Amino acid sequence: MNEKPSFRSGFVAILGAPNVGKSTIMNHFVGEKVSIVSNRPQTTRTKLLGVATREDVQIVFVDTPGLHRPRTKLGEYMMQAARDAQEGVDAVLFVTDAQRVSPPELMQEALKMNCPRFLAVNKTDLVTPEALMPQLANLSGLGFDEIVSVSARTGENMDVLWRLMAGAMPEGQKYFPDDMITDQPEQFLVAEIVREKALRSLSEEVPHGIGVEMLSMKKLSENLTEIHANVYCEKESHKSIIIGKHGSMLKKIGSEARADIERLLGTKVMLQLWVKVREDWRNRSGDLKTLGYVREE
Ligand SMILES: Nc1nc2c(ncn2[C@@H]2O[C@H](COP(=O)(O)OP(=O)(O)OP(=O)(O)O)[C@@H](O)[C@H]2O)c(=O)[nH]1
Ligand SMILES: [Mg+2]
Repeated sequence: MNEKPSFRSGFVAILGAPNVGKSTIMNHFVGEKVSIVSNRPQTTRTKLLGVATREDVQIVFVDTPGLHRPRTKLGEYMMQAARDAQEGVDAVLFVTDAQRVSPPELMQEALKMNCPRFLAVNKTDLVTPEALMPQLANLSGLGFDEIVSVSARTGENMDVLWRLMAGAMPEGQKYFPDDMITDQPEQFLVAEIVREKALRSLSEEVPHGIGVEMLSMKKLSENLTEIHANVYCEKESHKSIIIGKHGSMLKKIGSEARADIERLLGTKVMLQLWVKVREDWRNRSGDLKTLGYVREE
């Protein structure tokens, strides 16, 4: 009698400081960009799922906002999202940056969890092995079940990390069908793409105050989608920066976003962006709700 090979499935929460590469790691495993990535801290603002399905295992990653001390209502929402993500998962992956390892206190966020606990020391492409070795030795006594040094950028050792996590998943059925890679609706992904392009193009203090509100998304024909969205910022001076000289910055953000959205939707896209000043929106419950930063019950 042939036994059917067992299938494993489970949830893995990804936790860590801002900007360490949590979303990049999740996207690598999912094989698509489901979570936006930028070199600005606090890029991810909500908890979101990325589903990676292989022949013998399905891992559902829960990407989270970077752990930080909140200074706005949005920040409080973000930290709540990171806490909510810890509920009911089968394993936790704490991510740290090989160039600047997080303090042990922050790692407690993962170590206190009652499940297999993995530590990924990411961005090894930016450090020498000589610098990495002593770091790894220091981390070995902290209580993680496995420590893996990886580079989400080059892919180095990512297969090792995958195998360790896959082995820790319980036997079970798929939670999601093979072609489903995230729990987020298209509208959210589109808004996030616009925000990503804005984060990547803008410097200084502007990015933190960016929010994108989808106004409408209409399929005009089989091959054309029309999208209208508001880009929020917190000051008139920020608005001028976002629009740029003769509208050049907004045009750049719009055309970069359009290219990605066209790939996502598989149609041509007409993208209209309006820049709106909403003073202190990150502390206003109404604005947070409009932008989707509300806790699901
Ligand atoms: N060189 C290098 N850069 C990386 C690597 N992984 C991620 N990055 C870069 O690090 C920056 C932050 O990556 P994210 O994935 O947005 O980091 P995050 O931890 O999700 O950040 P938050 O959402 O802000 O908490 C981006 O510019 C990435 O391209 C890596 O392995 N090597
Ligand atoms: Mg992120």
